[in-house]
Formats: sequence, C-alpha cells, structure tokens
Amino acid sequence: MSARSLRALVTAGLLGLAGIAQAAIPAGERTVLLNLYTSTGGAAWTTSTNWNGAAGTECTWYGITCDVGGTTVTRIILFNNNLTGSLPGNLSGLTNLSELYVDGNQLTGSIPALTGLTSLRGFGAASNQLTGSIPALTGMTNLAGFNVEGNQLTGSIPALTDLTNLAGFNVGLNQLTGSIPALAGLPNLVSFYAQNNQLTGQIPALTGLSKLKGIRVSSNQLTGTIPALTGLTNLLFFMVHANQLTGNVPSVPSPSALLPGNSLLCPNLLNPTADPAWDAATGTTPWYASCTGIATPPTLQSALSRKVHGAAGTFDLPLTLAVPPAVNQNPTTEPRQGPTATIVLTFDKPIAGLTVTITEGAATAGARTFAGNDVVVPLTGVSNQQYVTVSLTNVDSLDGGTGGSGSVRIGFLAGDVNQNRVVTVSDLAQVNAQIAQLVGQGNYLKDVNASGTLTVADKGIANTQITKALPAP
Ligand SMILES: [Ca+2]
Ligand SMILES: [Ca+2]
Repeated sequence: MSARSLRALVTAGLLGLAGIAQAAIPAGERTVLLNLYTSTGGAAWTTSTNWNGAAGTECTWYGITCDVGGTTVTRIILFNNNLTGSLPGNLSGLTNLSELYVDGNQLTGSIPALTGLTSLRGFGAASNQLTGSIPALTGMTNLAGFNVEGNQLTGSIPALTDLTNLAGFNVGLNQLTGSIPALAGLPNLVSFYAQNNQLTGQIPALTGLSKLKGIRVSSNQLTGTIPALTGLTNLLFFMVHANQLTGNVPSVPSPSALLPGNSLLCPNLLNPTADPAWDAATGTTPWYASCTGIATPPTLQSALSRKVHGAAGTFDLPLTLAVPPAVNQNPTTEPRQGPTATIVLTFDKPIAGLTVTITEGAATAGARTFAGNDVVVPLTGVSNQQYVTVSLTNVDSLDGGTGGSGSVRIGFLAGDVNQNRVVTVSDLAQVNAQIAQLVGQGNYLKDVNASGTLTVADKGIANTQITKALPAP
C-alpha cells in the first residue's frame, strides 16, 4: 500500500468515526424521510441517489441538506423529480427544516400540517395536483416564501397576520374561495398572487406595504372598490382584471414605480374616469377601453338644429326630446328653410360609433361625425312642411358601453318663426319687425334663409309660405 493510499484510508476512517460519533440526524427525522420516500413513490423518482441508505447517510441522499455538523435536516429540494402519491403527514418531525420544495411533481392529496415547522422559511409545492385546503400558517414567523400555485386547492386562504417575514405568497390558479386575508401588517411582503381562483369580497387594505412590488388577484369574483395605493412606491405591477370591482380607480402611488404596460384594471365595473398615469401603466388609452360590454350604454341628453348664418355665426335651435320609447307629440318647429339641416345629438359620454336612420319623413342623412359627447348628423333633401325623425341605434361609447339609442323628431316649416305649426301674417309681422337688425340670439329664427342678415328676402320667403301648416303631430 502506498503512503498516499494509507493516508486516504486513515482519513476515511477518521471521517467514518466522526460520522458515527457526531453526524447523525435524529431517528425521528430519518423516519420522516423514509415516509416521504415511500408515500411519494421513491422507487419511481427520476433521481433518488443514496436514498434508503443506512442510518447516518441521510445527509448524502439526493435533495437533502443538513446543517454543517450533519445533525439535522435543513432542506429538502425535490423539484421535478416524478414524486407521485402524497406528502407524509408527519413533516413536523423535521423541526429544523428551513426549506421544502416539491414543485413540479404529480403529488395528490392534501398539504399536511406545517405549523410544527417553526424554522420553515420556504415552502413550494407549485404545479402538482394537490387538493384540500391550505393548512394554517399561524405562528410561522420565519416563513418568507410560500408557493402552491397551480394545484386544485379549495377552501379559503389562511390568515397571514403574524407572518412578519413573509415576502412572497402565491396561491394562484387553484379553486380557492372566501376572501383575501388581511395584508396590511406584513412589512416585508414583496409579491401577493392569488389569481384565477373563485375569491370573493374586497381587496384588503394595502397600507404600509412599502416593499410590495406585485399584486396579482385577477380572474376572481372580487367586488367593492380598489383600496388606496398610497405609499406603494415600489409597486411594479397591479393586476386586478376580470373581477367585479366598482368605483373609481385610485391614484397611482406617488412616486410611482409602475412599469409601462404591466398592469391591468379591466374588465371590471370601474368608473371610466380619465387617468393618464393608469393609461401608461396599463399600456391602454384610455385604461378602461378594454372594459367592453360592462360599461352602461350611452344615453341621449339633448339635441339641437344647427345653422350657420353667414358672417353672423352659428345658431343652435334646441329641440325637445320625448322620453323613450314615446314619440314626441310636441316636436320643435324649425322655421329656417331647407333643404339642408344639421342635427346635433348630445349623449352623456364620449361616443365611439353608431348607426343613423331616418325613420320618418323625407330627408337623407349624410356621413355622421362625432366629437366628444356630440353626434353631428348632416341632412340633405329635407322637404318642407313635414316631420323628420332622426334615429340613432347601436350607439357605443368610448368607455366600452354598447347598444345605446336615441331619436329626435323635428317639424320643418319654413317661415313659421313663431313655431306654432302654421305660417300666418303674425309670422310675417315678426320677420318684418327685425328687418335691418343684426342677427343674434334673440332673433336668429327670423333670418329664415340663414344669410346672416335680416332683409326683405326673409320676409319674402315667409310670405310665400302663408297658410302652409304642419299636420297635427
Ligand atoms: Ca306661425
Ligand atoms: Ca336673411
């Protein structure tokens, strides 16, 4: 035997003696590991190097880490290792376990009690087929990371109130119910994910979460208003879409760290109010544009007949509206002569699209335009001495409202400047009284030809109309 071999043998022997004398985990911890192997189909694991070896070898088993002295198990990391079956129920025997990660396996059954694992800092069992509820986490004050995303977990999210070290919490993509627990007392919380569940109730207060970088609670049934984001100056993204949230969206944090285009607020039932900061954060202008189908249909507020009176300017004749679905039996008379007219219909919010139809009378609607809340309908070929009804259907608003409608009925009778549906000498007299006056708000209807001046020409038009009348409306 060479000197080198002898030295190696002696060294190995010393280490072996040390192992027997000091480096052994408690029998109770070995039992938990053997249970884990058996209950999760260890024989079929992708890698199981050294597992089930003699007592004293546990710290060499694949995925197991012990403390420096080899006296206790501190980490179990068995990611993506074809674990099947369920986790053993006696994990709490691993009193010094700091991390347990079994993500990406085919585990079934429920998550065992964890509360005895007072040293646990990280728990991961994401992307398995776990069922049942999330166990209580009360008293696990060392817990920093908890990730069970992508299972079939049911029940509610446990209380997190005393988890003062919690930084990452992810229970997304399960079938969880109940409400989101209080988060306000978690000063180290960085990310909270609970998306794609069936959670109800409100988003809890987020005050004091100064380290928070990400919230993802989208695709649930959350209601109520979005809480204030005051003080969340590290928040990078805020995903609350696909719920039934109402009210006004809160202001972005000040200063804001929200990344452009990384947050989503819609669909929800939020009030569509202008907010350029949320336009930027959602990457959508306006931020509420994708709330399609949820906003209420636009409703007609008022209408008018607009004419340009040459150099005198534009004068708008207000038109009376009927309460839908009634037909207006007392429509406003427009005495200014055709055959063109411009009808402006004003809705309660900015318009995105609509269909115009002339549902009564002889007139042709030209290309309608809209500007803000106003829809402008140019008419040509408007016959004199008749009623015209301009009907708007499929009225969509910029906030995503659809299916609005509205109509206005106008009586066209040139020269009927006192608007009593018949042209008489009293109309003639009213025009006559204004001749040579400037056209203004008080007399613009007497400028029958809308020339911008009051002359004998207006009186002449009225004169040719004498005795003409509108039918009973
Ligand atoms: Ca009259
Ligand atoms: Ca005139």
